[in-house]
Amino acid sequence: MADLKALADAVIKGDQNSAVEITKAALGEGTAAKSVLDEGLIAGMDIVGARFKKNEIYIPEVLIAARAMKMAMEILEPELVKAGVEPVGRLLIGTVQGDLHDIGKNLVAMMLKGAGFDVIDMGVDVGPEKFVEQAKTKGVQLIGMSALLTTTMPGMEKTVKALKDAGVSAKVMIGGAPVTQGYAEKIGAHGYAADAASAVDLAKGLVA
Ligand code: B1M
Repeated sequence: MADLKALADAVIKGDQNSAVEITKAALGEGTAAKSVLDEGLIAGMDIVGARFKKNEIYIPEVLIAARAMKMAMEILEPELVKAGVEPVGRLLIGTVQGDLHDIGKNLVAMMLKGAGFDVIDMGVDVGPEKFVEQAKTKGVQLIGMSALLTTTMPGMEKTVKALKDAGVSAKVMIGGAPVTQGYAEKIGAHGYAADAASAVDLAKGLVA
């Protein structure tokens, strides 16, 4: 039986090789990709976040843990996608200007792919002009923005305004640890999701 606690520990220690090996072994044994994600990778990263907050570990350790998680997610992604259904919509996603956090955004992108969305991932540090340009050229129905810093959240408001000014009709959904439903309403976004699973439900609702 796959040891998902050992996978969480590998993420916490930033042990890339073990994270990848345990992920492969768990999938090989038939463990559901969603369990590997929730009980292994996310469980480990949650502990990293808590320790970082208490100053028990510092940025280099967090970065190493994030790399281990990313490497394991590369193995997991095709399996999450495989569990998906027919394409249900086309979505552009990115982390807003000035913000380099991408683990949550990647998870959301992955889950949306798994739910059958055609996802165009613009990466991190994406400014309003870039969102507008890509939305116009790619003809998307949905635009997803992620922010992990209170200082970069205003980039969401600027982007919503820029999209409106440019006449882009795609709906906008936002998320990230400091973001709230109230903030989404305040800036005129069409929806907010607290986690990757809710983001899938929200996206499906917005394209329905
Ligand atoms: Co940063 N960091 N970080 N960091 N970092 C936080 C966010 C912080 C809360 C840590 C803390 O102080 N406790 C704090 C922000 C404080 C604030 O503004 N409120 C912080 C800080 C301060 C910083 C720096 C400024 C530190 C410094 O340099 N002094 C710096 C900023 C760099 C920058 O962006 N310009 C920085 C740097 C980094 C690293 C590079 C070291 C690394 C990022 C690596 C990477 O992403 N490639 C990092 C990390 C890893 C974290 C923590 C520990 C973990 C974030 C994470 O990946 N969580 C984080 C502390 C924490 O959150 N506990 C912290 C796991 C991830 C699965 O969750 O991203 O919330 P999350 O995504 C969730 C939901 O939010 C939601 O679904 C996801 C999955 O369930 N969601 C969406 C996210 N996007 C969505 C979009 C949607 C819908 C839902 O629709 C489109």
